[in-house]
Parts: sequence; structure tokens; C-alpha cells
Amino acid sequence: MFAHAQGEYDKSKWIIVGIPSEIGSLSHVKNYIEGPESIRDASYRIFSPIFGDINMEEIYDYGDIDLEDIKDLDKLYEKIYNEIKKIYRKDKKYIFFGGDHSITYPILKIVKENWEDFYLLYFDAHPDIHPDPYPNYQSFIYHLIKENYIEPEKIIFVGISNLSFEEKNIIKEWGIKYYNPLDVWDNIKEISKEISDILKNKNLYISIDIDVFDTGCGHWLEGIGIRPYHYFKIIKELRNINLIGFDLVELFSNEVCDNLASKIVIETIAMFNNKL
Ligand SMILES: [Mn+2]
Repeated sequence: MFAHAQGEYDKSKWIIVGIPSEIGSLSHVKNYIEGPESIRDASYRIFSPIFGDINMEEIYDYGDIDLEDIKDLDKLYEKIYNEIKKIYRKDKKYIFFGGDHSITYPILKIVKENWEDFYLLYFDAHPDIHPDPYPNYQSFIYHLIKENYIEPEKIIFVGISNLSFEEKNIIKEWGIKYYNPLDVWDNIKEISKEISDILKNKNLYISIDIDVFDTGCGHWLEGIGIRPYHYFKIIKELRNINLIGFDLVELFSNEVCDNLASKIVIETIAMFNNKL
């Protein structure tokens, strides 16, 4: 259980759900399924937040969605969708621990059905918009757009450092907003202000692939990335938004990286508590 999750479901504002899945990944290196437990274990080493306050009675850990019998992707998406739908309530904010990034595919279907109009703030070294014929960890954003679950103009990519030629064309053609790591390092003040202006008064879901950071904590390591500082600066500047929830995915577990993941979770809760 997450250390700071001392609440009951009914009374909690924040609901943690683990989704230990890796069959949406095409990578031969696997340990995505350790993500949820690793983040929870590290939470015992992270104490009070520095960027705001938390009330542990308002945080509930639902545990993991049981995926043991799931062997194919269609079943996986169906199972995640059904399990979240069962517990989903619009007056709560959800925090999902991955798992590879494809868990966000069924999650955003639930988000769409409940909120209709929402924005996606996507921290990732990759846009995951490659036109593969089926949704997986590198293509599900493409499929969500094609299936009308989200409009391209409601997506903001932050920290993109590697993408396929097809993805680059798609992003250009569909006019999707994105910032590469050099943009972020050079212009963090302007960028955080710009993002805050775009997202003002909007419903927002945030997705964080930990490979966006240059800390070497993701499954797929890129040579350049943004810093946790940039993430927190962008989150800090957000004003008047309705946060639906966020996910943190693709953690390659070790003590330092688990600490980072857990820290991001606690400080993100704290920052939003200060805004609400
Ligand atoms: Mn990625």
C-alpha cells in the first residue's frame, strides 16, 4: 500500500490504482509489471511534501487491477476499461501506476466518456503516435485520435526527444503542439506560462512516461531529456484547471528511480491540493 494512502474510498479525493501490465510493449526488456509495487515501496522513503500539503485521509490505494490471466491486448484493454469503469467517480481524482504506456489507452476512453471535453498534457520522450495497425505502447495516441476519443488540438507533448519519421509528419500534419527538451531547457518560463494559458479552465489529464527525464529511469533510454524541475515548474504554473487524474508509467525500477517516481506522485498531489 502507498504509505500516504490512509483514507477510505468514499471519503478520499485521490484514488491510486496500479496497472501492472507489459503486453502493450514491443520491447524485449521487461519489468514494467514491477512499477506499481516499486512506487509504493519507495513511498515509505518519501515523507512530507515540500510543494504543498497532503491529507493522508484523502488518499486511498485501491491496489492493483488483477491482470494475471490476461494474455492478449484486446483482453487487456477490456479488463482495464471494465475495472476502472466499475470504480470511477467524477468527484475523485485518479492516479494510475503503470505498466507500459498502453494502459493510458483504456484510461482515456473512460475519461472521454465521463468528461467529453478534456485536454491531455503528455510528458514523454516519445509521442506514441506511430501509425501501427493496432494500439500498443508506441501507437495508442494515434488510435485514440482516429477513434475520436481526443482531438489533436487538445494534446500537448512535452519533452519529445525521439520519434519516427511517420510520427513527425503526423504531428506536423495534425498540428499537435509539442516541445522538445531544448525548447524546455531554454524557455521554461515562457513555455510553462504558455501551457498554463492553453489549459486554463479546462478539464485535464496528465500522463507521465518517466523516460521524459534525463535521469535514466525509463525503459527506453534517450540521451537527452528534461529534468524533474521542468515538470514541477510546468505543473506549478497551471491555474484554474480541473484535474481529472494522472498516470506515471514505464518505470525501470531501482532505488533512485523508484524514489523519483514516488516523489513525483506525492508532490503532484500536494501541488494540486494547493490549487483546489
Ligand atoms: Mn516514452
